[in-house]
Amino acid sequence: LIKAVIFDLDGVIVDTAHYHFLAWKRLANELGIDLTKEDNEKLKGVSRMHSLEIILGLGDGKLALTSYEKEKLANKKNAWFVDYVERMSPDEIFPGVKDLLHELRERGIKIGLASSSKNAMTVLQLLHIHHQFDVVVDGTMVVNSKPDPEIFLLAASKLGVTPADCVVFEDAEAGVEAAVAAGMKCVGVGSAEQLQKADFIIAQTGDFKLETLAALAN
Ligand code: B16
Ligand code: MG
Repeated sequence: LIKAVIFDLDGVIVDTAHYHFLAWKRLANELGIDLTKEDNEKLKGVSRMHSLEIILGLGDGKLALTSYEKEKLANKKNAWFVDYVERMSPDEIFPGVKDLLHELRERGIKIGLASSSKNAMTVLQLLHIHHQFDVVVDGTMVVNSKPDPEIFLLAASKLGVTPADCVVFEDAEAGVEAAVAAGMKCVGVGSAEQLQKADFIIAQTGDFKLETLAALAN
């Protein structure tokens, strides 16, 4: 029986993934590195420093940066990201998400949020939906980022449920891998081609029908 649903944030609740892309692209271009939408898929769900390493790996390898310089670059990207995000409003929540949260609550299903982002709480507050989650776990609370299962396992333990009774909603390859590694069922939000390891695929979070939860439990 499914007792909890754990949501990713960026790309599942709201399109902050686009703002991450804009900020990373700006930084990459400043470094003389091209960042395509396709490359960007690899950054989804991945921590800030790991994302920077992936971007640097796309360059010609001639940039030899110290960890202090990397830290400064990551901070710069984050300042741009926060700048975009601060202009967001609750109407940017993906269609159908609020209804889905209400329906889950009505059925007595616990609701968690597990985002690799250190800005997750800020984003939830800006969207006025932080109070809809029983538990929020973010990038400040874990050591290993997705695809490591740590974040989902921590969310389940805080929710007081076993991993097998959880369904995760994820839009990132790394996130789907993390959910599967945690022993949870995973609903992939996006394309089946990109999220092959998911148990069920929907194009948008709002497309999810509650009846599917029972099917996922089996
Ligand atoms: P920050 P999610 C992830 O959030 C994003 O998908 C990923 O692109 C980003 O690098 C990561 O958060 C870290 O974010 O720099 O704000 O700490 O998809 O797990 O909600
Ligand atoms: Mg995501």
